[in-house]
Amino acid sequence: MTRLFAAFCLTLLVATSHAHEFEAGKLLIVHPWARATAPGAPVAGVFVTLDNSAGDADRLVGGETAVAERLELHTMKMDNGVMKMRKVDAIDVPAKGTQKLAPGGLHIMLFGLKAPLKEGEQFPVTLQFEKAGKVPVKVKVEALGAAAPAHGN
Ligand SMILES: [Cu+2]
Repeated sequence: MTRLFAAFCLTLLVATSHAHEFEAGKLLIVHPWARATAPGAPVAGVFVTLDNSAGDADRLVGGETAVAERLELHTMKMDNGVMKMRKVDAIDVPAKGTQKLAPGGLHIMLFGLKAPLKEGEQFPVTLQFEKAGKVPVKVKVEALGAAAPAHGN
């Protein structure tokens, strides 16, 4: 009983420390963020953690945003010792599980940026899930890190 209560408190703590999250039924979209982009940069990556407490798996199948012309889902793969990005049709979110989109792995890619992404700003993206449907979120722009790897296309 005590243990259960402790677990509950811990859950609350974790929840409050992640103020930047969005809920769609049993799907939690935690801290969507992007790196700031240099002036004139045509692309940007968006990263997010997808937490699914439902008993059924879901899939991220796409999305759209006013700040770019096109949004694609990407994965990264080693190809002859070179990291390359490749478009995927969907990103699986396992039942009662978590899918993490992070630099160096799965990510959302924006093409045709209409303006540079500036640190500290937020921009709206509508994510499209197979089951949860359309979910509007706000993406936080964080500091410009190391240069993003070149695209393999
Ligand atoms: Cu990419």
